[in-house]
Amino acid sequence: MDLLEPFSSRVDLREGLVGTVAHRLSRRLSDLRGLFLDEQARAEMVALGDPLVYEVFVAPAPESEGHLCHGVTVLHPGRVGDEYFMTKGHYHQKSGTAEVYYGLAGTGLMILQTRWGVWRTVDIAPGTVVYVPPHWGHRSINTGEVPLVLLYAFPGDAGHDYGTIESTGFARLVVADNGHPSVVENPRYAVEIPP
Ligand code: S6P
Ligand code: ZN
Repeated sequence: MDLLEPFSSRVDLREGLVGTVAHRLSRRLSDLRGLFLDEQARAEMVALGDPLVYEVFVAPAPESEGHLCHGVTVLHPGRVGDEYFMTKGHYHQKSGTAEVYYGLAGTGLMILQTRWGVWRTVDIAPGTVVYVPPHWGHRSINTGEVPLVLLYAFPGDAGHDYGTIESTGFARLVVADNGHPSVVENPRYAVEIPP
């Protein structure tokens, strides 16, 4: 039996996760080609300075069965055209695995979607716990003016499927309408055909 030493990390609302952190993943707008509806606006923003959209601070829990991967996502405020900054979004590779998010700072939405086009949105703010049940793809969206900081935890053997969302998108986009978030149809959404 492999006995892992207990460890702890500390959440810092500016710095993300500090202390025991395995790695830090940064996504700039140049890493998010094709994600936003207004590709021209995205390309212009990349040319004008390529803003940091989000960072993920990962605690050193093994990515294997029995463990709980966890960490902190810091999603910065901003928009590409009318569309708020958001994460790429994914399904778990092992589809029957869930995830829990806990809102630490900022305000936003999570959009969740099944492979056959059922979608839901859930508001997230400090103190909100979001349960992402098995089989739901998920994406976080910052609709506020400050970083949206989220703690997450999911089974170590879940893995990530980014390809499905890259090809289908989510059924809905979250855009600013007179300064307020509005959930609108995604004209590029392509529903998967059930097997
Ligand atoms: C992993 C978990 C989060 C996301 C992070 C960035 O299962 O859902 O750590 O990785 O919020 O989102 P994405 O879609 O780029 O991985
Ligand atoms: Zn996930």
